[in-house]
Amino acid sequence: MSTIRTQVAIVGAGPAGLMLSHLLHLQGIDSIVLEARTRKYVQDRVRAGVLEQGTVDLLTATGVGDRLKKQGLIHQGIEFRFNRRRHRIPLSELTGGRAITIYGQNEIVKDLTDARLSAGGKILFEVQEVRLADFEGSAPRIHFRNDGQAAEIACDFVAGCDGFHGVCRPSIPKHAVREFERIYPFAWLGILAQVPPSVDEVTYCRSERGFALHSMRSPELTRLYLQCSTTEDLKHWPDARIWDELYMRLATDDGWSLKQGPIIQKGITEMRCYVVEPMSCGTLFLAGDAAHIVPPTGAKGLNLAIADVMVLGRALHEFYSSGSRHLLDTYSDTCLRRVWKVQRFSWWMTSTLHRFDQENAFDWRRQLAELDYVTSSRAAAQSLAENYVGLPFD
Ligand code: RFL
Ligand code: PHB
Repeated sequence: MSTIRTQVAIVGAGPAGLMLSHLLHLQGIDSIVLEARTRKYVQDRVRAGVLEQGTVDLLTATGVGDRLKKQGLIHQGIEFRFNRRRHRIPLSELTGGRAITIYGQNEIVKDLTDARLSAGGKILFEVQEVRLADFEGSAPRIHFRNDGQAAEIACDFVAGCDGFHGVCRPSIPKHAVREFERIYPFAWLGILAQVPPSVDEVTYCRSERGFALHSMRSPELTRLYLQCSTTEDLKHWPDARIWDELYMRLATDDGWSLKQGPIIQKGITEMRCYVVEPMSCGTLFLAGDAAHIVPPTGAKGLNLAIADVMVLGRALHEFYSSGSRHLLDTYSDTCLRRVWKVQRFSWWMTSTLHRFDQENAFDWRRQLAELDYVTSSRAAAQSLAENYVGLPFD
């Protein structure tokens, strides 16, 4: 069996794992990334699309922002629709010039993978049977299979960046962590369509038929979502039914129309909130979806993952440059302060915009009052805008 030695072993080549490896490389710290899937699978996975200002600034400052700068769509506002009317939230005006950028998560994954590989970074794709050992002590190991052969990594630290269904979090003994969870009684049906967007800015819509979201990826590609049931079967959603339903939910009284085009991808996303505390155990540090999940309504998952690894990268740099463990010891607390504020915001967006089966007429009116307030009070809109463009990175 071959043993590879590195300083930081990173499990998962999603945005969290790749960005951490990139940040460590810039600080002269060696890492190896282990990924269960193929490079193509990871790069083609359609997911997040809204980047906070802090995420854009970090990608740019660390030299992986060239394509983002050329292809990213900067948006200075978002739209809320309810009662068949449109309301704009002028994000930049309310936040001293901050904005969001539309750029697919898969493009970030491509940019980071290219940056790591061209700098000689090691990413092992399609590894199997990843198993963590001895991470409660100071000499952790990772056992895995690569090309069918048993292999082992000996390292100083393990970064668990392997998403919600990965192996790192479940490796921590149950008694060492506390879990917090809420699963919503609905899901999202998401599509990617080859048609120019029918809106200028990301549009969130509450309607009597349920929530709908109109987003985009480029001037030619539209991303749309519909609230649906958790047991939905895509077989029952032919393209025509999806377009009809989207139109009925998004329709306004001012003659707005929805452009239709070929649907090139369809998927169902569950709506879950989850946090594990603490986000570390011994020499294992969890980051991104491995440690927390937010429902996509606030567009925060990817941004939280990037915020975590920025904190972890800084802590590891402090350790290797001075021997101090202070920032490693406070890693979990530092991240959790942001995580819980983002959970709060995502919960607010989700509970204000969706239709709940058991809701009564009171809840329905209260939701409308929330939306009326946030689109008519500058103070309320400013609070929403501050959270949407992203709280400052610590
Ligand atoms: P990822 O991206 O899931 O990456 C984890 C990686 O680990 C690999 N892996 C393993 N590797 C080795 N061994 C194992 N045993 C492994 N088990 C798993 C996986 O193959 C994978 O490559 O987690 P990461 O890096 O923490 O990134 C998190 C983000 O992907 C996620 O939070 C966002 O996509 C959430 N999200 C959104 N976030 C935003 O900030 N803005 C958005 O607009 C937004 N929209 C969304 C979203 C997520 C969505 N879905 C499908 C869940 C829209 C949707 C529809
Ligand atoms: C997306 O463009 O995929 C998107 C936009 C806003 C969200 C979630 C997803 O809240």
